[in-house]
Amino acid sequence: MTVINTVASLVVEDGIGILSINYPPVNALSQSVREGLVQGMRAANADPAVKAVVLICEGRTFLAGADITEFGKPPRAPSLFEAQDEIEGAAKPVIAAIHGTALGGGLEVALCCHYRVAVPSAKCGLPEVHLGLLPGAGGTQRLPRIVGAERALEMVTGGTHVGAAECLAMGLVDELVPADGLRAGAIAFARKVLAEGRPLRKVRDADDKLAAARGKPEIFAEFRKANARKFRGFLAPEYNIRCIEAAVNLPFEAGQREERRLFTELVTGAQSIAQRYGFFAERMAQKIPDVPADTPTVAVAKVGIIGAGTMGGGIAMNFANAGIPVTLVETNQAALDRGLAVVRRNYENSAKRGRFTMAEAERRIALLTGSLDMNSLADCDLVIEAVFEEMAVKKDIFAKLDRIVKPGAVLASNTSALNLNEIATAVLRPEAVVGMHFFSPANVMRLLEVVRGDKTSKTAIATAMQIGKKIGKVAALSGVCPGFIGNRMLAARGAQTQAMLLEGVMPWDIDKVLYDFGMPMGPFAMSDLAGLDLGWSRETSKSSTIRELLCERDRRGQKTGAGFYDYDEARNAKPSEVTRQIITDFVAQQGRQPRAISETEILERCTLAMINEGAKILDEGIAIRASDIDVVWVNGYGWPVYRGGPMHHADHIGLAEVVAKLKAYGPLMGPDFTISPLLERMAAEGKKFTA
Ligand code: 3H9
Repeated sequence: MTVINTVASLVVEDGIGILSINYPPVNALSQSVREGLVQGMRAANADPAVKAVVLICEGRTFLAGADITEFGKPPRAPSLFEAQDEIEGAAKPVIAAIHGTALGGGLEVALCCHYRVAVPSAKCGLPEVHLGLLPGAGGTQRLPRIVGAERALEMVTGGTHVGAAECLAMGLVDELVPADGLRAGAIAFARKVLAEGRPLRKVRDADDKLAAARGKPEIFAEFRKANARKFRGFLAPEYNIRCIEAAVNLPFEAGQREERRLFTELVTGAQSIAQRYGFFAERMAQKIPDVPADTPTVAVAKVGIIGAGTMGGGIAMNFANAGIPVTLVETNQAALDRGLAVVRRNYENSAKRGRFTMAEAERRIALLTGSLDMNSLADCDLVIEAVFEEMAVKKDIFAKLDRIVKPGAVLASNTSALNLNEIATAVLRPEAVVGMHFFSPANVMRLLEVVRGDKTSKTAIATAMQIGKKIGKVAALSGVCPGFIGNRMLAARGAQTQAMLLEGVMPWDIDKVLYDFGMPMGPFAMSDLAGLDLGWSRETSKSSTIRELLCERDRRGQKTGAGFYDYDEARNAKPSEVTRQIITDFVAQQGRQPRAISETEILERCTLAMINEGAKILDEGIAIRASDIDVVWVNGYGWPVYRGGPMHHADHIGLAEVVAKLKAYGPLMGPDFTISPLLERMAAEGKKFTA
């Protein structure tokens, strides 16, 4: 064996050179890996005993992409292009042996190999778009030469990981090898290439797939149109599209120059900086300083959920999707039947849309069992309570669970705002009680707020975090306070939007500003969707708020066809004259003078109030770190990922500027408003929330 450098080695076995990379955890293409590839390929090329080369990785995956931590730093030789040139220009066939994930720069390296083999579990993809980037090492030029422009457009703008079988069908992979035989399979394939005298196939020279798209600009126009909503606000999808257009219309070198130019623009731009920050923020959120990675966890083989409403049903689907059986408990048969029927319909709709087969839908549904008896939860490893937000009801349920569920199980509440410590007083094992706050729709939204009570054990926290990852959620830890991280900041924003209504701004004006900022919908459209009558009753309503006035007129949101907005049959919202009048009258009645408020003021009061509340949350230790707050807002509330999150946004503005503006707006922000001392201190010291 020849040691090439600290991460690469070359072994020659009967004419086949095996160039192996070992750079845990994911074989990212950092300087040492690039160096290993360049030197390893040179050594293999120079060795007459080597007739063909297999490029393989050790550990859990093939090269998973460029080293994201290197972006924004001065480049270190050799470049990825040098490594690619050594491979593509080799005088001997080079075969990529893929397992795990060949992503981004990793797939771009594999695309420079003359052939690719993979194990059935392997996945390939160009996920750069999720980092606000495009594949900058020839990926946008080589991929469409194999899979065609249309499929390439989907892959680069969707950033999806494509399974090996599909890669084989598309020609991205030449052969599948047995799961436990990657190395042997790749060597056998290399021998076949030699024996059959197959050519040194260079993807860059292929043209037939591109020719099919040439002179058809409508392919791109239609793709842009079909995805306009999805891509709204993002730069990277459009830049990726332009690169595929360049691949179709320009010679390879010119296309690659265009790719380089656009990549450079993105990598230095604010959006990609925010999205790369988000990537690491999500992973950082998993790490809890006093709950080390080796903390014992409860193996969750069976889950119980109390409440088969929208929330409970959605939560149950997450577990069934991950193959974990769930028992759903309700108080009466009708509610249980309704809940299970909704879940069934959701699965069937997904199957109809082609997300999985009907058989798969049935397999998932079969993992759900309904019950009217809490005793059926006795052998669950994790029970999640998802009933309505009333402390007495929750405490009663927990007291019962305490008597029923086996020792060692984790008892979770899906409460979105109630005091978890008080819930925990209902049981004799408060250490087992943890918050697992899912977001609606729970089978779709990625965020899981894990709430740590005063007595919650490290095992309960570690279990909640770990199972969260297993069911595909992004988990972030919060301490106990009203609303936890997310809803507490939402309330701070809500105070401003309500205050602005009373200053005479219309709901749709506020919604528009936040929508244009990149939120999926404004707060008033969101209220209409959720229902204005949540927590409202006709008996106690006193016409004392705009919401009460709307509810009293039966304007209770989308479900009644009217709320802040008017809705047509297709639930399209339209600003409402009735609402305008209600607000105008109410403002006059309060003896207030309506005033015109600029879009800048609307945006700043909303976002700065959130930042200020975030700083308080940080100061009180409710959030461990500022980036966790951003993880919550991006994944649970639709804060645009290309703006990083409220705390990242604060750094982007500059904390001194944030404080100055908050002081200027101060008198308008309400009698309860105070500036966070931490925010003021950090601003004075010239600090940032996020590193
Ligand atoms: C690119 O390639 C640009 C090129 O086109 C052009 C260049 C010119 N770099 O996610 P995990 C770390 S852009 C550095 O928990 P999993 C990660 O931070 C790149 N570090 O594991 C974590 O560290 P820690 C295109 C990376 O098994 C640890 O590895 N590629 C990178 O759940 C484990 O990560 C991508 O976008 C990286 N590229 O998932 C792929 N990747 O332990 C990004 C990971 O300290 N990566 N780390 O917290 C992924 O999608 C997932 O990590 C992967 C594994 C699926 C590979």
